[in-house]
Amino acid sequence: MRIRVIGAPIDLGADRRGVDIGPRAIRYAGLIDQLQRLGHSVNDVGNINIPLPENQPTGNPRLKYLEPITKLAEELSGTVSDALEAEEFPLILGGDHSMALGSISGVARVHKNVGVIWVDAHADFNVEETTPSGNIHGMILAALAGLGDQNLVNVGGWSPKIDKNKIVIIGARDLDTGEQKLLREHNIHVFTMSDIDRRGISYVMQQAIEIAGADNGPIHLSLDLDSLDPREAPGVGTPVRGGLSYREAHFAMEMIAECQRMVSMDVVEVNSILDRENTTAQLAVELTLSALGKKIL
Ligand code: 5AB
Ligand code: MN
Ligand code: MN
Ligand code: MN
Repeated sequence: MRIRVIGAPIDLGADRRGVDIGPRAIRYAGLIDQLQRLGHSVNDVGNINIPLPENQPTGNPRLKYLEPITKLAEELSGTVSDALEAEEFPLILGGDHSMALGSISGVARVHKNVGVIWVDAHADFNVEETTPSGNIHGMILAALAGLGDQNLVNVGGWSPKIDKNKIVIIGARDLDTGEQKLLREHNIHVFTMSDIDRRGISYVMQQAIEIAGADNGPIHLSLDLDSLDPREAPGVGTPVRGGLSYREAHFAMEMIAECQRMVSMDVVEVNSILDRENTTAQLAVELTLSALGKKIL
């Protein structure tokens, strides 16, 4: 496969600095080389330009950095559509999860019926009224589903980007009260950690692939590294105990590869300042390789 690697070192959507080093840390951990060894051809186009938060007005405290985030999403969305039109698989490296507003908008412009598998400790389904932090990385999936602030919702000039029935969240274990209500109201498919305990990751992933990829449709995978247990992935901004094990995460990625329906992927929230010896970035590389076809035998 031809893969276009796009760095999106955005940290305007989160509270803690350091996630802007993510794309570099993931490259240092050997991403490009290992993808090539797997037999892919890789076109690394570098990083998109991100303004420093220090030079940006925070704006509305319930929608912090709304303006630059929206602007960057427009830009990244174009970069991602271009990759797909050139028949390259977009692999987008974050940055905080607000970058997925751009990446998924770009995918949805080309693949109108794309479904999303969102692997995350969080649901990122807040809106201005429910957010406890004002951090936009916690609102992106809702915005893609057409909910929340109109500037976020209308990136690219249309909405919703994703059919609510084709959204699947996996690994959730830390949801805000208003967010829970919204998820229920809109019947979003959420597989919590308890569901994974009960049914196993294999069953959950099989369901997820069926739901997000209904009618043999394309799937975008958005992998937030905080979905893993913090023992495996210490370098994330919002760690939550009780996450996916190393093997569960790998097996989930292997199932994605096996289904052959993934058209694009985000790898987000690697925070190098909070990491230990680049462990989390290395894990991000390993999981990406599994998702892109690396097998044990
Ligand atoms: B992440 C929280 N729900 O909205 C909020 O890391 C955390 O991209 C959001 O999943 C975490 O601020 C966003 C408390
Ligand atoms: Mn997230
Ligand atoms: Mn998260
Ligand atoms: Mn986070």
